[in-house]
Amino acid sequence: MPAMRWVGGPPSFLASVRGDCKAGSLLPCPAISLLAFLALLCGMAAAIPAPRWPEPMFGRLASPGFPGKYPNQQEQNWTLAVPPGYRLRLYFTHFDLELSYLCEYDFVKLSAGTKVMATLCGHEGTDTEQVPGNTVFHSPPGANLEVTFRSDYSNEKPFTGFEAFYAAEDIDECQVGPEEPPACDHHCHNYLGGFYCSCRPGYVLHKNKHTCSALCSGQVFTERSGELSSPEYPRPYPGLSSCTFSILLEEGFSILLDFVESFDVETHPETPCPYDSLKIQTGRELYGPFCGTKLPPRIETKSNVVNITFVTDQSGDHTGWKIHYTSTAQPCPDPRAPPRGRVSPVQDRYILKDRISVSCEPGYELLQGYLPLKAFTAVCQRDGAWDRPMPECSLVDCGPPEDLPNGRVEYITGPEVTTYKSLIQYSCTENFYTMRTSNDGKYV
Ligand SMILES: [Ca+2]
Ligand SMILES: [Ca+2]
Ligand SMILES: [Ca+2]
Repeated sequence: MPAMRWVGGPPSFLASVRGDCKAGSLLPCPAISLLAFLALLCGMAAAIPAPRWPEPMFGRLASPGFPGKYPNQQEQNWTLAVPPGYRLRLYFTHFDLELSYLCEYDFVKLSAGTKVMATLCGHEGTDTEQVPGNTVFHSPPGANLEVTFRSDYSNEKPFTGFEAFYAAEDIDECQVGPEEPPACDHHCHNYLGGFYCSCRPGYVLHKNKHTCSALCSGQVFTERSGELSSPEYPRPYPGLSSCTFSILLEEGFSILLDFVESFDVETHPETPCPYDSLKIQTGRELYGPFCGTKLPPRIETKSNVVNITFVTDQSGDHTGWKIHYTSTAQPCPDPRAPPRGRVSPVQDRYILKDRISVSCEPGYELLQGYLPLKAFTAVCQRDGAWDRPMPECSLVDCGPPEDLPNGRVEYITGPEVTTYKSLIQYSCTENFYTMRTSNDGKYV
């Protein structure tokens, strides 16, 4: 007997195969993976290049003496290892072991860690014993495949043992069962030895390499009303995202928030919103956190600035929220049009920033005090007052008509009456003309 020998099967190729060191060895038996061993041989151990195209990994296992009969009192172990991202497939081309109840005597056992995948014996399957048949065995991802062959002290007749082949194959991480979570939030790309994820526009891949976080911070709203919602609403919102929204209106406005349609944010029965939460902050107050499935009530913020933050954790499947916001302010008094005048636009109420204009009927002109105006616009201010007093509509007056050389003026409508639609008459020595005022203060 040599001082040291490997009890494992014939050397495999690049999948690392490790045999058990037989008791009584004189030298230590380090578990050197064949890959590292080959690298050492090539003098490359100090500078193994970064990822290399994986080489084929396959090999053969067989019982001692195969295809002859196997001896009694054997125990052999093989540890088949593959690099991350690969798994082993193993299948048997020959199988003939002594049959015993629950394979107590002779067996081939396949296991991964502490999990026994199969215990095989006999030549044909029975109710209580299993033979490999055409089954293809796979190592679980990330685990070595341990193969053990054992024979007890006797055989009633010769058995020829087993022969099996194995090969490493890429795990397609993008293919997951219907019950399992997908490997990637958005797009999954498989390659030999690994996979990677990518995200749709508007998202960025989280550093965990599979969650797509929404790019949803810094959204600013400056209109007096509008809508904001969780990303993708009403579809489920993304994980590991932190969204911020600001509604910024001018001082004097007060923002009203109404939750509309549906509300569904991951919740917890005891702790307030530990997973995903929606918070609303004004200069003075903090509202929330909000979560659960009940629409929160209207929030009258009494503030012209509102900041909303929505933070999500990694898991869950919830549709999120939608807010319709409006704004209000102290109303201005109802603008009463002056006689012969008209206010537009007509509204039920007028608040901060609302504008009105006043126009007059034909023949009337806008007057503020004694000053004629081309147009009039007033704006409602934050203290609830209009910025200008209401103008009047005053009858257009053409004023005294010009003197006519060699003629005279006769007032038809009345003495000295020169307002809109009044008539005067010029008369000359030989001819006369009738003139009327127009509504713009000129005679026609
Ligand atoms: Ca036996
Ligand atoms: Ca892969
Ligand atoms: Ca969540």
